[in-house]
Amino acid sequence: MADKALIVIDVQNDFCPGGALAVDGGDEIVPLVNHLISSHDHVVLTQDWHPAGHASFASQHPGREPFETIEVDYGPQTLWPDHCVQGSKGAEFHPDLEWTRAELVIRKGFRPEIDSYSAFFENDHTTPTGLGGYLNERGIAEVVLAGLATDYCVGFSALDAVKCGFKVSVVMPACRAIDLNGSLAAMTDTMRAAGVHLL
Ligand code: VGL
Ligand code: ZN
Repeated sequence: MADKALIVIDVQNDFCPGGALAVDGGDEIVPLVNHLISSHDHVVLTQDWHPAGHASFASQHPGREPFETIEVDYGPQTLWPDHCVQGSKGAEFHPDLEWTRAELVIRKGFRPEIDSYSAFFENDHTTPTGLGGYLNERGIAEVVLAGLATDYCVGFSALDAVKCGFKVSVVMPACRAIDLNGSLAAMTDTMRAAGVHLL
């Protein structure tokens, strides 16, 4: 049987209460995520990892506020508060996350001009992170996703995983959403329609 990997998306301080882009209840998932980590043979973590002054930060766009959407070369881009700056406390994993068994940490969003929600491709939908190749080369055909946020990084990772040919499930109780203008319901529908198994 082909192997299966758990992919833990962005369980970082800035996405937890008190963080720069706090997701409601973001820290509540940590015990369940830890349980998933201990029950999977292969574990991959992602880490949102932006240089200071990243193009997705509203602070770089005079007159714009966080959570507004603008048009950039690759399409619409939501602007965020400064978050997950490389090397900052906010970019570290939640202190209770049991990450030591992770076989790979994939960092994303490090190119100054492109955001990257998905663990597989940046927001231009063409620049690969390398994760698809890594999993293929290791004979992993199935991925299970958990983490933050359901409607952005988890959702786009799940959709790209389907496009890359993986069997994909999302453990919904081990995720929390940002939920901007109905984005959680929209992403849930899109994931279901794409063939993602929502657990
Ligand atoms: C995320 C917005 C900006 C996420 C990352 O992890 O869902 N969302 N950067
Ligand atoms: Zn980000």
